[in-house]
Amino acid sequence: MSLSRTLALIGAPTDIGAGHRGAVMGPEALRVAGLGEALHERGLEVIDTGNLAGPANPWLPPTEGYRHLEQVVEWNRLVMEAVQAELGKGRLPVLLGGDHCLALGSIKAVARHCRDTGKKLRILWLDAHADFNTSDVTPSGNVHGMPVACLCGVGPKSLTHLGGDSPAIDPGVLRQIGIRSVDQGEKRLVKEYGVDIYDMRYIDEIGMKRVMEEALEGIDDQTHVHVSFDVDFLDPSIAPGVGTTVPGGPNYREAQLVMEMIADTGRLGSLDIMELNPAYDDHNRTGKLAVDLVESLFGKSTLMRD
Ligand code: EXY
Ligand code: MN
Ligand code: MN
Ligand code: MN
Repeated sequence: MSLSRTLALIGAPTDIGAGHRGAVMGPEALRVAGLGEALHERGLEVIDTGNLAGPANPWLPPTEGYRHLEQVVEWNRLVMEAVQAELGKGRLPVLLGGDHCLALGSIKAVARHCRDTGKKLRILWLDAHADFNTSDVTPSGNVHGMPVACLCGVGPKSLTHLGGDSPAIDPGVLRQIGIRSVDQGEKRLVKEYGVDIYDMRYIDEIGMKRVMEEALEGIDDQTHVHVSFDVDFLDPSIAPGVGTTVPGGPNYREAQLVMEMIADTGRLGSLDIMELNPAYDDHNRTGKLAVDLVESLFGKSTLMRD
């Protein structure tokens, strides 16, 4: 059975889990860059469900290792319910972030969908960061540095048990690609939980093609592939519009290859596009690049292969 080709765009305009202001403008910047139109031109039906309306960002310092935990939980609940509703209608949800803490709600919904439909889940986490911090080891208290830990059951109960599941995912379903910034305590945790990390050194050594072959290994027609695309995955020289740039990321061709190889599996079932921050961008250059890459993720290819 092929996965749904009706896409539902879900805007989540907030920077509630971030340390820099501006990801709140991400969903609109993706729309302005023509995301809906570009996907429609690919022959996909695209329904823009508009924006979720969660609590405002109070911009407070961390309390007990978390900034804005209460508001983070509320935003994630809204995202989880919206993603769940779209999956229930047979649509492919595309979450427009917003900061990356919201991937928790998105993936909680996807994991439940996989359980209910007997699908195998594979999560491709494209990011400069491992996002596996906890309140004990976080250098910032920003929850966008913690969603993967929470998904694996490490974090506050209000997040790890969001929707009643505990924990949502087995770390074995994760493949993290492009990683080049992992905090000291976070390193210990990703090792302990056995997260499969394809960091930049490994990509340099064996090349992106082989990395993707390894990351996609085992995907079959019973697999639901979820892509969580943190735009800071990309090298800042091509993608300046994020709050947490880290030098030494994938270049344009490498990023295209990642998207094309995922598209080739034919198993993409849900997507997050996160951390786009127009306040740091140059005439929406990063927004346009994200749209370009997402087109490839949905099968846009060169003339030779179309
Ligand atoms: N590891 C750092 C922290 O936890 O504060 C930075 C996290 C940035 C997270 C970005 C969005 O992926
Ligand atoms: Mn991230
Ligand atoms: Mn990141
Ligand atoms: Mn599905």
